[in-house]
Amino acid sequence: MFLQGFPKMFLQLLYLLYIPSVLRPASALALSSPILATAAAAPVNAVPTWTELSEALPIPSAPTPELVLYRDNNGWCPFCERVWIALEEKGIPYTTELINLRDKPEWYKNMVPTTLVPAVKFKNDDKVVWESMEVIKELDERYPERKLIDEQHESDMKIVDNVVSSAVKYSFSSRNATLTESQKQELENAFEDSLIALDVRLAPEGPFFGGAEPSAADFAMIPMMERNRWQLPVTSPTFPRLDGSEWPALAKWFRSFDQLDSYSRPSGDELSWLTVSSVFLKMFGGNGTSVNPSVAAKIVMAEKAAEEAVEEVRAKAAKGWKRERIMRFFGAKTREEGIEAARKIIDNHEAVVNDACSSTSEAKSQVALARLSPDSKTSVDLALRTATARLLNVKSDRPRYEDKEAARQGMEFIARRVCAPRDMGANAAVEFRRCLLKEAGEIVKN
Ligand SMILES: N[C@@H](CCC(=O)N[C@@H](CS)C(=O)NCC(=O)O)C(=O)O
Repeated sequence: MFLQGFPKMFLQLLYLLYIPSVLRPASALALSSPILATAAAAPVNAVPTWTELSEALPIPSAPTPELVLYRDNNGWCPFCERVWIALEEKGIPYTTELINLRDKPEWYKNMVPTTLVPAVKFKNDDKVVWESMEVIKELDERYPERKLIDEQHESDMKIVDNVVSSAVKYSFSSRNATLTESQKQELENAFEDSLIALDVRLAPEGPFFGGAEPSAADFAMIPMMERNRWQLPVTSPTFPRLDGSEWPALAKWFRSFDQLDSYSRPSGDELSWLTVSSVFLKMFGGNGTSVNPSVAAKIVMAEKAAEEAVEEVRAKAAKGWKRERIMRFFGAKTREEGIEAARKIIDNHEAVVNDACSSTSEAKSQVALARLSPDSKTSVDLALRTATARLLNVKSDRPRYEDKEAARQGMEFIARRVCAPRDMGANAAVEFRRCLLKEAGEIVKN
């Protein structure tokens, strides 16, 4: 008997070690036990309502904001991302105001002389600071407990500026029809040289410029490198991957950022940057009415790569049942990324469903994605609640759909629409897509 029981206990212990969040205190989520979760959030034979899902969310801590961060509404600005990560790293409470760069409000243009984002405004003295690195400097002066600018900052920034500027020149060269092949090769060599110098600098201390903890130089470089990490394989497919074996210290740097709490919300993920890549190529890759043929080929590649990324998530979703069951078995706390995604969807569910079911109005972006008819709203809403319950580890019955195919298509559509960091952080977006595609798969099976 004992011998039979022992391997199971051993496996349970292994699972515990495998899921670090199990070991964290479960207090953040009221519905931490599976029994409670079933009783409080999901009436028998029902999918939780939005109100019930919202009650399953932990109450967010709301410290008094000390400044306002002004950043672009699309989440595309790399300079904004620098400041955003710095604020998260220093743990400074802030609110965000989004600025539409295509139609900047007059008050913003009057407040910031350059009219560029990012900028911050401190609440205690109304001081406004702009220019990303100036903002980080000011943050260090006002909040010196976790300094981001260290003694090596100046020399590290030379390496960063070199990498960032040669990356920009190289990635633009692939769609600049006026450059000769040898000019393009020179730009490629310059970028490669900058990466070699970077790898040498990161290797001895690492994983960051700042050693074990990231510094301002790391935050200055990650936004551009994050975009290049996901977009270069499509726009310059022959170039070695930035997170691959060619630059081992850089690969480790990326992996360390992937684990960094302060980076979780401001970062974008592979699928989002691939989608943005084709949007950008369409916007800037031609004369306004048509794109040139080499750019058109890259758009096809970006879209194909994005679909491949969707399929990867689908494969993970198919396997994900194990972890969910194990988490429920142990009454484990819902992971942070699930909570982040669920909070966003619960707050915006109507807009998300309306966007998916908007075939009767003209699409403003991602026009190639087919929208459903407004008649499908009930089914899409039900599927979205089911996916959100899964995000929160709240038990739900199998839904009874009016229109199964509409529900499935709705989940597929939303998985392609969610964009990090515009809507949520990279980890949250990955987890949200996994739950959406999981539900799409369940609809086909049941
Ligand atoms: N050197 C500035 C650059 C900021 C910048 O170029 N921001 C862009 C967005 S990525 C912007 O505000 N563009 C609006 C415009 O050009 O009007 C910094 O580091 O903050």
